[in-house]
Amino acid sequence: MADSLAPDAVEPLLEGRLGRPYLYSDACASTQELLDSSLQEGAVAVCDEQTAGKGRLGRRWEAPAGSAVLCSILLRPPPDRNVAQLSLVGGVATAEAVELALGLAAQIKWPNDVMVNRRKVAGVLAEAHDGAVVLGIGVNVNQERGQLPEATRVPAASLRTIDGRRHERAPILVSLLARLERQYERWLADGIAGVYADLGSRDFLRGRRVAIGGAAGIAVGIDRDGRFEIELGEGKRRTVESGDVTYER
Ligand code: BT5
Repeated sequence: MADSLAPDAVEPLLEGRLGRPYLYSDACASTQELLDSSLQEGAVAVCDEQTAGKGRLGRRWEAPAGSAVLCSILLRPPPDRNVAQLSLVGGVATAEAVELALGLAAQIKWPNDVMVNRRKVAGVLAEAHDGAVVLGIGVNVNQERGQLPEATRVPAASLRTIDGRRHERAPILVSLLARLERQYERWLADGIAGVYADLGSRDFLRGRRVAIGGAAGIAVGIDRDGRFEIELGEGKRRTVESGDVTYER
């Protein structure tokens, strides 16, 4: 199967304003480093292989060459907006694109993981730079089981390990950008409320026993500001803005 993310495979499929310009290279350190804030909103960088792919909090994102969708999108939200919410906006768009490719439901594990069958198939990273936000998204597409990182906090999967099929990456990237554009427009207009119908219904942690930053309890879930709420017991609740949630499987 032809499976390329080069401009000639992707650009003819683009419909909206994300992906213009479309900056592609075979290999790079991280697509997050390819977008400088002089570029226009909607610029997208894609690589087939990253030699220093970034996760959150200094962690690494690993994917063999040619196996994944690895992209970064430059956004310019108004300065007064809470840009941490953009990882949820990116998560909703990614979950929708994964669902379209797989025909299976995808969930969002707050704040930035996209889950199918209780495994992480994609991760989102929002970084603010000089008034712009670079939103990085990695989707595991054609990795085989042995090509996924082991011993991760959240077990990993690819679309291929889930349904046993190879997937062409260009249509996944294109639908991801189209969905991101739509969800981003909703977020610009109405904040998290604008995406909540698609977000709250995909809340992976809701109702699970969880721990974050010294607090443990039952997840109430993602609130209307995109924060994460925990029921600590005895009617007490705590809301957190950021961090890593551990959960009982
Ligand atoms: C994320 O971080 O999930 C954000 C990942 C964002 C990656 C994209 S790829 C395009 C763009 N360019 C970049 O350089 N980055 C973005 P976090 O929640 O911190 O998850 C990282 C952790 O997930 C690692 O410490 C590993 O345990 C695990 N991990 C690494 N690679 C993985 C993979 N391919 N699939 C699932 N888990 C992975």
